[in-house]
Amino acid sequence: MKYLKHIKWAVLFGILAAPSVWAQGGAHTMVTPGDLKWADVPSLPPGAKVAVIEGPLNEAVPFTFRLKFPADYKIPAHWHPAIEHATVISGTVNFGIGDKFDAAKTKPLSAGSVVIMQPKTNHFVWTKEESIVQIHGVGPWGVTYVNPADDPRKK
Ligand SMILES: [Cu+2]
Repeated sequence: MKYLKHIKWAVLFGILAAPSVWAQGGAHTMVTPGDLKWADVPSLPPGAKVAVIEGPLNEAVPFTFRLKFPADYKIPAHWHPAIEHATVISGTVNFGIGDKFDAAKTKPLSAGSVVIMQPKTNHFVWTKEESIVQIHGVGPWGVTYVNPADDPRKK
């Protein structure tokens, strides 16, 4: 009986010790905004933060993450290998399609807006205020800049 009790606690602690954020595909997940763990994003210009909710992003599994952009932020033209489903959570994110950054070609997307971008579509983004966008899709995920000189990983 005592032995069983120990097993119960071991199982319970095992569950609690598992990360509440960054679920593997198939796991039941409930995440509140306070659970999110924000980190730097090496593939984006400095200032952005990422919180991975589901992943990992570099494998062929479903992923969900949020990006927090500071005010007056700009991402040069780039593409992704997978479909990008982007939902604006807060602020306003200006999205544009094309090979070269052009603020005149962007559309302001307020909280609640959705973008579905096909793989390898060149696009760019800017913000005037701090904004959060949630991206989901099926990996592997990545960022490739149209102009390799724009890639902060190469700087
Ligand atoms: Cu993008």
